[in-house]
Amino acid sequence: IQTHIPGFPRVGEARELKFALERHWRGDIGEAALEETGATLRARHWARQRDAGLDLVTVGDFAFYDQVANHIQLLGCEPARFGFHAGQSQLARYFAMARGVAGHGHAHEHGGACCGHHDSHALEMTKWFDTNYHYLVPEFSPETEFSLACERLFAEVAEAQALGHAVKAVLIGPLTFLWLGKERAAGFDRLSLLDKLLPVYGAVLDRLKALGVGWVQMDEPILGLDLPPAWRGAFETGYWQLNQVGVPLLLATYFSPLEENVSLACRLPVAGLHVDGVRAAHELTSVTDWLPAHKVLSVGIVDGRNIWRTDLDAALAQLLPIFAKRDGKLWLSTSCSLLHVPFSLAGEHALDPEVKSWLAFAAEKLDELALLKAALATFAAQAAPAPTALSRHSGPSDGTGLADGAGLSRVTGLPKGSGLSDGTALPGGSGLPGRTAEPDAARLEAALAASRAACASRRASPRVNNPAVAARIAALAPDADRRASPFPARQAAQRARSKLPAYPTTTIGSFPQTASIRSARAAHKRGELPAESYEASMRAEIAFAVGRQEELGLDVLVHGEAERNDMVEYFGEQLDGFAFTRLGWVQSYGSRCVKPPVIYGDVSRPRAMTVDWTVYAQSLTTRPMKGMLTGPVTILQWSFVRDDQPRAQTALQIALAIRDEVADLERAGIGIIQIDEPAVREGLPPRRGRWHEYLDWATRAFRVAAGAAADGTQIHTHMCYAEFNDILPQIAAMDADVITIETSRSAMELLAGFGAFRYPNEIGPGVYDIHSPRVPDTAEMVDLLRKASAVIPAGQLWVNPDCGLKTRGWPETESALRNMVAAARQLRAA
Ligand code: THG
Ligand code: ZN
Repeated sequence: IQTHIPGFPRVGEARELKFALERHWRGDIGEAALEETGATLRARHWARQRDAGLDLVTVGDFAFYDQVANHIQLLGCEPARFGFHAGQSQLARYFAMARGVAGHGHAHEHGGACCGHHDSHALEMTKWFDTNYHYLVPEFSPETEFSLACERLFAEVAEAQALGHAVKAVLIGPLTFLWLGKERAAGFDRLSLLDKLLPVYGAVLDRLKALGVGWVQMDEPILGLDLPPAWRGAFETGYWQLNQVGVPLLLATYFSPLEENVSLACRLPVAGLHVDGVRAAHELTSVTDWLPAHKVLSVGIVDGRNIWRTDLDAALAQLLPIFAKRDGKLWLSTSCSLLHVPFSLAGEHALDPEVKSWLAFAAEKLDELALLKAALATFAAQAAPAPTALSRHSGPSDGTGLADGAGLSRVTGLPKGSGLSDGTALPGGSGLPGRTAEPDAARLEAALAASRAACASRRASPRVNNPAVAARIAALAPDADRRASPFPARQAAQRARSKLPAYPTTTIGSFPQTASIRSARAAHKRGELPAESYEASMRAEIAFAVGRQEELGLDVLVHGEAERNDMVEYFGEQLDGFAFTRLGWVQSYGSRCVKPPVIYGDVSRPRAMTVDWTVYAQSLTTRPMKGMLTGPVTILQWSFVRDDQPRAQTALQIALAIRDEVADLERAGIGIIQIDEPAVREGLPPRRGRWHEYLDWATRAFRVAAGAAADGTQIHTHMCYAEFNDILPQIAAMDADVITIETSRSAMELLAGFGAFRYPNEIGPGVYDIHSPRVPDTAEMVDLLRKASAVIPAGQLWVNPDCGLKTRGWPETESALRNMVAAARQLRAA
């Protein structure tokens, strides 16, 4: 048995990489100092892996910005449009690709891609499969050439070897690398570049072999997608060629079941196969049977996408038959890279201790792997016990989980001090309660018992299970997801109520988060600003934003969200069933991180969350004030979610909480309520065959959130990232009265989609890109609105920017909105 991980978080326990990058970009530290931070972090992270007892450390998962960008340099395919010259350092070119060149483009500001057309614009960013990580998109054309152009990976391997580590290098495989790129020439198929690319991969493998690397992990997660036949075929020829180098290859798949690619993945000429034992658990048996006996099977049994402590009993029950069939040739791993989970629980002093005992972040997951290896080795040394003795739900729990004499200790039954079968010492890592002096077997049993107790406490905890929530869902009327009347009747009621002009103007919700807003919020959070002073300063900010909007002549106003940090965190903090970490950062892109909440229990809303602020804002104006909420799917997507109930169920619970907030706002006289759902599209499963199921429950959750609103209450929604032409019918099925959408990246494409589908309700296609400080002029926006009215009936059109304004400054915001209002007035006059 060997243990390894597909990758480790690189930002650092205290986000050291983020801060070093930002210092470097500001010009405060040079390349050498940045490189030193990188080396320090790598050394620390490798030491973590070794100290936890892993057999191999992973090299090649580090990146100063993004692992795909690293491959663009390794493989020598920096886009020619950047016009790089010999005087530029490799690192300078790297950051130019990642962030654009000053004067030619701008850094990514908000997770979206850049606008404009200059050659030195940053590479586009897009989501890494269905994670919240964004990678830089390689650009391919018929002219693209490849060469082994960067020594960084080899230097890192040497670095790890010098530190005495047994190294497994990791590469993004050639097919996945090509798949992730985009074609910058019409009628060109990037797969045709494979013949030019493979020799360079061969050269990389040659170098790794010469360095004495024991294994090379080739990440090919696209094996879990619906692949065209040509791409599936290319795997066979491609890997046949790469296998000639003679360095053992571990083909790694993750995030999705292999399905029709199981036999392909099993027969490729490589030395080993890694599979996602969490998302593709049901395929473990077939993979175990299909994979030739001489190959290594690496099972990603510990969840790399979520933060729950592994149920070790259940994991061992799954692993034992595989272990027996593979004749001991089994590797244990996390399902995918740990990039997607926070670093460690060590600093979480404020977290509720019971909730904390249910969690495992990256560092704790390393300990779990070591523990699983030790347990498996122990069982193997004895007569293999019947796996059924270890099954997850072995009877009613008394709350301690130890009532049943704990199946494992019964089967372990090691003589004290016997040691483990293969001589491996148990790690002294933080996850193990035992002391070094104790015999290994006793420590193993203690660690297993601790894990079992934590899992049992989670299953039985009243903080997880709230009978009132279950009862409410059971009693939910079948038509709770439907508004009282169909859209035309609602539209008439809403028009009679708010009497808006044609082409009504509005904004997406947030106004600039100035330094004074942020410092007031931070001071309040630290307990240095009393609630009354904090509230007074937020009210002043709201009054300022309302005054500006009246002066600009906007029709539907917003309060500006000064009191909100993050659109998910703000709601999660006020809902039951959510926990927040202090340091649970996860890289989103480059130096940017998010701190997703943990949804651990049934969700409910103890009290109104937004009503006071909204009512105050409405009291300042006679124009309609829009209430601002975050939708259930987005709250779900941007949180760590429960793994003990379907996501659909959690989404529905959140939807009910939002539904109550809608009702409270309505009761307080608010006639327009926006329920933001920017993340609906990113929840789509990797396989198209499963889209339907997801979209069904996701759109239903939204409709439940909105469903209680009276006909005269206008429900808006907002979505970022325009690529949803392929799910327009489902977006229409959400039945919002108005949808505002981000169009900046591909306005025409999106409008064509909405025109062809004939979207039934009202639409506000963003008329300018808020991700750039550029102020668009009126004519530009008039032009876009004219084009929009060619495909969308004028009576259905709203006029708004394409996203919230919180990352902008006031001067550019006011100029842009002034021009926007002028554009709407021109259209009304025409
Ligand atoms: N909120 C949440 N999740 C998200 C987004 C969000 N996931 C997807 C998308 N938006 C990611 N986009 C961003 C944009 C900005 C930042 C991170 C992800 C960012 N982060 C700050 C940083 O790293 O410095 C941290 C901010 C903080 O202190 O809270 O700027 O909008 N939940
Ligand atoms: Zn948006």
